[in-house]
Amino acid sequence: MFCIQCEQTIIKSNIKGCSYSKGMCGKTAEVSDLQDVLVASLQRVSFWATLCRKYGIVVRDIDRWSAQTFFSTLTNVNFDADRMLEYLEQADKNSLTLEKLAKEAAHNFKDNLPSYTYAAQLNYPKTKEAFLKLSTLVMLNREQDSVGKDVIGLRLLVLYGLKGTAAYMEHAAVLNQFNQEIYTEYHQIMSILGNNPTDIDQLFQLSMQVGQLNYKVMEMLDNGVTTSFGHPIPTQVNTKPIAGKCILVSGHDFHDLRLILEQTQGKGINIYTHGEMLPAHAYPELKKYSHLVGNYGTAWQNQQTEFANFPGAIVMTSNCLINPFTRGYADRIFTRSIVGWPGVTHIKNNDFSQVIDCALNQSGFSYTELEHYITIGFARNTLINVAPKVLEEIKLGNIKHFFLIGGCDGSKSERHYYYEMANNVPRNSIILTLGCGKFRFNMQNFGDINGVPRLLDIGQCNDAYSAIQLALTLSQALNCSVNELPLTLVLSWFEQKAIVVLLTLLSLGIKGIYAGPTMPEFLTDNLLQVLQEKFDLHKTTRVDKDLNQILNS
Ligand code: FS2
Ligand code: SF4
Repeated sequence: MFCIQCEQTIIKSNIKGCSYSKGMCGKTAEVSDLQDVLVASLQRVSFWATLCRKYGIVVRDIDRWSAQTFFSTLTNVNFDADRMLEYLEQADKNSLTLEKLAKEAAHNFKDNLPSYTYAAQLNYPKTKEAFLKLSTLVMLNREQDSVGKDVIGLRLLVLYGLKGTAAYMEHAAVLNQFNQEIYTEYHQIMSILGNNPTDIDQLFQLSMQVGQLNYKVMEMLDNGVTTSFGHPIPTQVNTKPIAGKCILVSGHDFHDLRLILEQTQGKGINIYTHGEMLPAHAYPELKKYSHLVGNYGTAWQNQQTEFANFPGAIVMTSNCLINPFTRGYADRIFTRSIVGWPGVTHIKNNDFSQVIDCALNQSGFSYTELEHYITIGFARNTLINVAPKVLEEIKLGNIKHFFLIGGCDGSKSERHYYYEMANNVPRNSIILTLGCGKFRFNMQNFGDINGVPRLLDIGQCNDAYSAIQLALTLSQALNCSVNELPLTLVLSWFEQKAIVVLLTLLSLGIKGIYAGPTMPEFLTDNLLQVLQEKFDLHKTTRVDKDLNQILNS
């Protein structure tokens, strides 16, 4: 086993990365090794998908399946070896389908086939034991001694970034958003990765390409979400329980939330959001359901306590899932889509009756707590509408600086930094936030600047797209570049969606970002130095020190 894709990866003396029998997240060596083979299998699929495209052949189902399946290998998504074996079987079938189509087309055009990539040449077996044996040939750090740590680090930057993109592509696909160009580029990059690239410049360019691709994907996702659910509007959300039966919905998938809201209508069950589902309350097509009563809990790393205390059914629609068996709620949590944990009921079709029955059989909340409201819903449209007022306050000198403090949350104590940062920025600054990192400070009241709230919750991690739109609007209005705006991004990373959001920002030329609480372990000192020199990327240090540098540079 070798996995180094998230912030909580195990670092022990000379060993970097989770490499024993289990990762810090609970992923077993068996699942990790099967996922390595699955990634190579997906690179094989992409090799054939890329060749098919040369002849105008596009198999949309396989395109969708590819990104969706890649999503299952992200941190805290799928821990189920049997599901990995199913995906491996499908990969073989899909690869053979595309291979046949590509070979027929090449034959018709009297073309020679290109050389197979490493991933396309491998002999893929059928049994679990044989897949595990094959994993030594596809382990991500296997060539470290020959190609060097910088090459491995850059390959991982591209691969992990592309995983984040694939996750957003699947979130968009759920909302019927497809763009052939995006899938074409995805397959091209996957296929290149499947040939073990060693050229540092090419790999660096690829990382920027992944960032730019992700910008288009976030735009497509934004379109899917706003077309399906309307534009978010500022909304007050109660964060305290109400007496009654209940279902808690976590993860990022609003489509699942809508299905649950539709199917629970009139059943006397209150629906709560958790973690990254909080922004749902601001969307007109979701907030119209009166039994969507509030948000319960905070970010993913607190779920074992929060889910154990929640007296109803729980649905995990996407990342981040952690072991549901240790605190006794495994029989009332359900997984969806690419999420999985062995022994946990998986809802395969769109019928949530098992979840509803489970909720009705639980006690529900016996009490109603005193309400506590937070305001959310400052995504693209609202931000752009509020921009003239913001500009006026900037011109009057009442707003001096913007801080985007957002990204992932996690369990490390160093993450207190983000709470401290939000609480120490000057009173004349606005805090924009997104992702699950906001739960460090979003229950507080930060007041306003002449009617402009000082804390603007933009939404989920992918709503970085909205933040970029606001920055572009302000820079146009102030006739300056985004880098000249009084705006500082203070980001927290944990998993691969955050990696790709960072790549997107860098590929757009945004400089001076502060990232933490640690830097990804797969980035070597050399690579970090390049990122620092090229993009003025800073690692977070101490709040007072960083603030001093931000405000006085
Ligand atoms: Fe938080 Fe986890 Fe959003 Fe990340 S719920 S760290 O996957 O995607 O942000
Ligand atoms: Fe380790 Fe993170 Fe990989 Fe889990 S996802 S095995 S914690 S690096």
